[in-house]
Amino acid sequence: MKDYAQLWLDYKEKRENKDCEELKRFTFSGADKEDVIVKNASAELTRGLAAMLSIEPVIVCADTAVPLEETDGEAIRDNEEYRICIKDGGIDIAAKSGKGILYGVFDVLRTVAVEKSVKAEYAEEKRVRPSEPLRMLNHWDNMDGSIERGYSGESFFYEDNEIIVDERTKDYARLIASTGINAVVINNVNVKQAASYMITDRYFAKLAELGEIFAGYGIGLFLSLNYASTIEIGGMDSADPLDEGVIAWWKDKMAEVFKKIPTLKGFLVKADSEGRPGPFTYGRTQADGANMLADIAKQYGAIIIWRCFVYNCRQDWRDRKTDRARAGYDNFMPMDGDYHDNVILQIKNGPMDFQIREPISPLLGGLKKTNQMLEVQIAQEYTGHQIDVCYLIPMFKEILGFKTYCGGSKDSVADIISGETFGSRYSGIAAVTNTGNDFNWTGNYLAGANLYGFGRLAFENGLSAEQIAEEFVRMSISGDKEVVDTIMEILLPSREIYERYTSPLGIGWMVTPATHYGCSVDGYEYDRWGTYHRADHLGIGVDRTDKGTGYALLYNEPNASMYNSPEDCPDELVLFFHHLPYTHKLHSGKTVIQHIYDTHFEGYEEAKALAAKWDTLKGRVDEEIFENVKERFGLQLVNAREWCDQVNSYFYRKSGIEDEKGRQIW
Ligand code: GCV
Repeated sequence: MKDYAQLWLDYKEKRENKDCEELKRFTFSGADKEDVIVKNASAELTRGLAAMLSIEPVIVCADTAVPLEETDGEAIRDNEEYRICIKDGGIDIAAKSGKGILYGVFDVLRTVAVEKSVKAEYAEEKRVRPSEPLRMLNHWDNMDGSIERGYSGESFFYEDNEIIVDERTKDYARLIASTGINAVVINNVNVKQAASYMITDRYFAKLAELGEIFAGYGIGLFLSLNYASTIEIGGMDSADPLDEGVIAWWKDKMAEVFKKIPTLKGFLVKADSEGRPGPFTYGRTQADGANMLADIAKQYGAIIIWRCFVYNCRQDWRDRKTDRARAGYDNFMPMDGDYHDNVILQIKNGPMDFQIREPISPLLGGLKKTNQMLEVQIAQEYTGHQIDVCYLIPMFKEILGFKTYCGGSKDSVADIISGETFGSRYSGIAAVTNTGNDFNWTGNYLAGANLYGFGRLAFENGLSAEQIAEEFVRMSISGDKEVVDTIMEILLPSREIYERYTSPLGIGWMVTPATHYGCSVDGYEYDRWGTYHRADHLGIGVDRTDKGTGYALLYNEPNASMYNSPEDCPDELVLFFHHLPYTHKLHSGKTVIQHIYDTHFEGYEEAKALAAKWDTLKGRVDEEIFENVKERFGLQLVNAREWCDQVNSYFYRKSGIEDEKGRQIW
């Protein structure tokens, strides 16, 4: 018995498909049986079918093909596409590479695990092509074993500045590959201390080992890079991207790194952000920095992923001209077209920082000549620390579906990051991950739905939040219909409930500074991070219209006009874009202040109802899972009560306006 959960690869015994003859014979068409990914796929199929149905399949590899060289996103997607059909009394999985075969195998195992009929599922050929070429997890793990914004124990990659490679590493690769993840960055974007030395002899051997394990599951290894490595580990006095000496140092360094870690696919860089070094120090642009590294990495077929989270984090609260929301756009838009073709800009979904509700970053739909990658966060930094239940897939569906009006019919965020809108060379989606070495990987067992769901959604954008939740529950908790329904009733509304008892109408923040858990309405108001609500006795919200910071106008029309007008702006974002009196009437017919009171009281009651639903599952789900989630619900209710009381009291005392319903406000 392992001391950690197998989550959706639990492979419990199943009844459906017991007599399915087709599951006894598989053909992998296009597979090279010597390919390690194909070997892993065979082993997984054998293991899963034995455990779930006591079937020992015969697996034959046929029509060996040579995978395409993955020189762009289209080639990656061609290699990863798979087709499954029933043929000659067996199951045929066809693909252009071992990766496609592996994804096909996981498709079959999922069908069995959720107890759908295999015969019906594959009666007609099923063809699946990944929506995004790069589907990546970003770990914010530090080499001392801590995890920045980690809520599920310590890192399973590092301990005391050493890299751990063990059985759990392999199980992790299996788990994430099964959802469709094909890339992983294993260290924090804030690259400090020992992590700066990842690109030195000290860590090459372990990294090579780790890279091999991931490669065996079709997962590309990436490292976060310290932009100032020339100074920190090179002993130089500059990191100027145009300096000949700096360029020469990187040439030697990359030659060494790619030789020692042959599976390495590239680097992620956080530069000029929150105290991290970058090209601005030398009067250079972000493009100068990214291109310098990319030009050198190119000969190794590698990619530079460059984050757009660049803003002035030392803003004076009296300064009403500077707007953190504008910063990404202002810093990166002017150089659209200048970034070289193995650079990808990684853009957070919103212009601020992973709040429970934000508009979409205007860079998505703004940039037209640049490779782009969307960054979301499944680590619940601002969304409940994996204590509060907050199923994020409905939010990600909204993000992907957002119509940017960047021209043409394929103008949603999903279209852009699939590479189709602008024919980008590379594109994709990354999530700051929520894993750690807790027994269940994600702290709250139900937060596993976000890990599972992110991968599934990245692979198949068309899946609904409901489908994904149902798969997660059936595979990882129970197939019992009532249990499945109950847990889905908990997961699906959980994001909106969390939003209701925390910060209202898109204003965000109001969290405890530094930790980002729990309420502190004014915690960030007079601080330097550019995250204001601007509440006074008359009103609340940030004026980001043409009369304010002008941020609303960064969108393409008609989004710009919609956001610029308090009448047309959707309620859920109205305080993000407008400073409004408490008496302003929303589309819902309520005033802003009444909305604040109502949603907070309701949100708390709804959280209580979720906890009560979970209680009905005692004895019907695994005891360890039951107790884990129950304990978290206990804490969630304390949190929700505090948010409700603090927000309502604060705005009651600021505005002096009574609650229409006369409820208890302190
Ligand atoms: C890794 C926020 C978080 C930081 C994080 C940063 C980022 O500011 O609070 O912990 O740093 O975002 O995305 O780089």
